[in-house]
Amino acid sequence: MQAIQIGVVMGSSSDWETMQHAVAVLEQFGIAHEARVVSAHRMPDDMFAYAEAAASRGLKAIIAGAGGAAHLPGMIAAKTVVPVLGVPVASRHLQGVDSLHSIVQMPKGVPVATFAIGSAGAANAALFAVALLANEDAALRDRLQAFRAEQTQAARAMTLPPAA
Ligand code: RP5
Repeated sequence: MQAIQIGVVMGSSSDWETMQHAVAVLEQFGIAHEARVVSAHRMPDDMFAYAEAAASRGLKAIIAGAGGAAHLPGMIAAKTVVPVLGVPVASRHLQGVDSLHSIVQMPKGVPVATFAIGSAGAANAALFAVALLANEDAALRDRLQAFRAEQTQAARAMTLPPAA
């Protein structure tokens, strides 16, 4: 079995609706991954243990999604030098602007690469992780190029309805 390369963590099972879009991309590209709930405020010891073990387990990046006061990506980044890709999950009351600000506004010194709010951000975080892995994997780079070419073809084939 291939060693896990990308970890996908989220603050709650309620984040899965968003974060499943990251996992779908990793599966599409055949990347060995894991997905689990690691809540920053409800499981802080587990969060630290996960982050502390990430490098020795061989993880190449961690995709971390959370909503509201979204501490998870930043706190994981504080405990590992494995790159952390943060996904702001849309929150009930502030539609994810709180999540975005919590994740993107990391003070200098401990970066979290921050993506768009919601499913597009989750998918793009995974595509970014694929791009990182593709630096060392020519076959994966070819698959990423093919994916982009398919998108180009689909956009070129788009037609518009007649004006009303
Ligand atoms: C955060 O609180 C999670 O990341 C989630 O987005 C939000 C709400 O969690 P639940 O109350 O749905 O478990 O920790």
